[in-house]
Amino acid sequence: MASKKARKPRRKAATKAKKPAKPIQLYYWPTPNGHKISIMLEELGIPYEVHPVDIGKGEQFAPAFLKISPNNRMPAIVDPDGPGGRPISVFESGAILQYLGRKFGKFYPQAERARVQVEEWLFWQVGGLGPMTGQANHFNNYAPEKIPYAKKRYNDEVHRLLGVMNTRLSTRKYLAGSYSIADMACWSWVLSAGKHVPLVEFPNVLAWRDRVGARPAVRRGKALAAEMRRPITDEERKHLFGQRAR
Ligand SMILES: N[C@@H](CCC(=O)N[C@@H](CS)C(=O)NCC(=O)O)C(=O)O
Repeated sequence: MASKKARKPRRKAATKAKKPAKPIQLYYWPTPNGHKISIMLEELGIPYEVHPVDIGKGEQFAPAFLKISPNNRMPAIVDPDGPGGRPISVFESGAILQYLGRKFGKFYPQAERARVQVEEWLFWQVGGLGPMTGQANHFNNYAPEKIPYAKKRYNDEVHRLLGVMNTRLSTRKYLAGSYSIADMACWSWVLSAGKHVPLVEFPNVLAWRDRVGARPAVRRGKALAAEMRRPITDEERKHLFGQRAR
C-alpha cells in the first residue's frame, strides 16, 4: 500500500483555473503511466500529495489501494473535493486525465471537434502505444525465455505506431492541435519506445518529444520520485509477472 506519509503539496505556478480546497491525492510510481498524471498535475499547477505505490514490493495489491484501483495498477487519484463536494477516486490514467481536464478546464477542450481529436489520440495511447511498448519492453528485457517472434511482433508494432504518430505530427506541433492531455499521455511512452525502436527514423516525433520535454512542468512531472526507481529483482518479478485472478 502507498506510504502513509504523503509528501508535502508542491508549490505551483499561478493558474486561472479554480483551485481545489484540498490537495489531490496521487497514487503513483515513477513509470510512464505514472508520469502522465504527475505531468498533468504539474501543468495544472494545483497542490497534490504523493502516495508511492511500490509495484515491485506488491503494494498495488493492498486492500486499501484496491478499493481505489480495483485493477491493481497505478496511477490512481482521490480528489477530496469531488462532485457534490464529496471525495471521488479515479483509476485508469486516461480517465484521470479526462477528469482533471474537465474539472480544471485545461488541456482538454470543450468544443466537440477539438475534444474528439484529443480523445482519439488519448485512446490511441492507452490502447496502443502504451500496451505495445510495454509488451516490447517485456519480451526484450524481462521474459525468461528469449522468443524472437514475440520480440519482433511488438517491436514492429511500436515501429508502426511511431510511424502513425510521425505522420500526424508532420502537419501540427501537437497531436490534437494544441498541447493537451493526449500529448501528456504519449510523452513518457515515446521515451520508452525509443529504447526499442530508433527514434531517428521518426523526425517529427523526435521534434515533438523535445518540444514537449522542454516544458518545465513536464520535466518536473518526469522527475517526480525518480529516485525511487530501481532495477527489478527476482523477488519483485514474482509480484509483477505471472499474475492471475485472485
Ligand atoms: N491501463 C492502465 C495501466 C497502468 C499500469 O499498467 N500500471 C503499471 C505500472 S506502469 C502497474 O501499476 N503495474 C503493477 C502490476 O503490474 O501489478 C492505466 O493506463 O492506468
